[in-house]
Amino acid sequence: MKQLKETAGKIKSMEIRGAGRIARAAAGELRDYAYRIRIKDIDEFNKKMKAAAGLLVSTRPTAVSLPNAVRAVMRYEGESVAEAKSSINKLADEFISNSENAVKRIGEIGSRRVRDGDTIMTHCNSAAATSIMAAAHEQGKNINVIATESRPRMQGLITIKQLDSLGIKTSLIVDSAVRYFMKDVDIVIMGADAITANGSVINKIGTSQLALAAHEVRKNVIIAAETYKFSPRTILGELVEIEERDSSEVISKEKLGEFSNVSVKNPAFDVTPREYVDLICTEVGAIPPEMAYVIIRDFLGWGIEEMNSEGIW
Ligand code: RUB
Repeated sequence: MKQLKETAGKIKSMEIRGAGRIARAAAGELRDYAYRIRIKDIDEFNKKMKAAAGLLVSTRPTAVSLPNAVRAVMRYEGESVAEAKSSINKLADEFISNSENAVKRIGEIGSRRVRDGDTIMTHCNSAAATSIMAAAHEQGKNINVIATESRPRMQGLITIKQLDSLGIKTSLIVDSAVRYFMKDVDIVIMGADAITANGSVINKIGTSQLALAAHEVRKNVIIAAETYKFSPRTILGELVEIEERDSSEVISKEKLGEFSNVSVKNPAFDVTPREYVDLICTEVGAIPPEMAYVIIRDFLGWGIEEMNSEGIW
């Protein structure tokens, strides 16, 4: 329980962050937790697994990769605890390796859209998006990246560090300079925390601002997202919840306390309408956002009837 709570805490505090990493960490934790349960009764075991799944899913509400990963593992079968454990082990390992391969494949597919000499603008830190840049660079294309700071958590600093270590030339800009620099950009590449059935993209706050500025000057926006970032529940009309984080990420409690009429709003994500997205690059191919439903239906393997049930696992 201690380690389970620790992993949940790390996801919540963003020590483990980024939709793909969160998903892999949750799958891995469910597998390890299952092996730590010392119960012989299968019903009791299943109850404990369900509680653990619920705890992990509750840590961050927006990244759909998290419930999708948890569900992939919670599909386990077994009449006995030993069988259940081995099924969980297999499903979790499968999810993790598929996820890692997906990021690599997205790099290969997405890099075909990057031309030699391109300037790419990116936002926040997305493993799927940087995989495209890394692949293009590896192919010998000379690229320049403009990376936003991505306040308040400054994930842009992670991006510039990663790109720098690969030898990719990168400029760091403040978030409000996005429109100013858009004229110099050839292509915008970003990640996603969730993609809805109608092709809207939910990603780090400010993503829609980049997409809007790109749209204004007819620059292409590519979203790099594994198939498990697509949200099955949006088929039922559900909206993706936008996480609102603590005010202390924006201004210290002490400073805020000096004011009587000031509050802080700190949404972590925003929604980019599909009209501003040219292509979603997944591991099964680059698709127009209008095809999001097909990905949910054909690649996630969710039946509509399963989604109608109370829980998702
Ligand atoms: C991270 C973020 C990333 C997506 C995709 O937000 O918005 O663009 O999660 O990342 P946070 P990846 O830092 O709040 O988790 O491609 O790595 O899954």
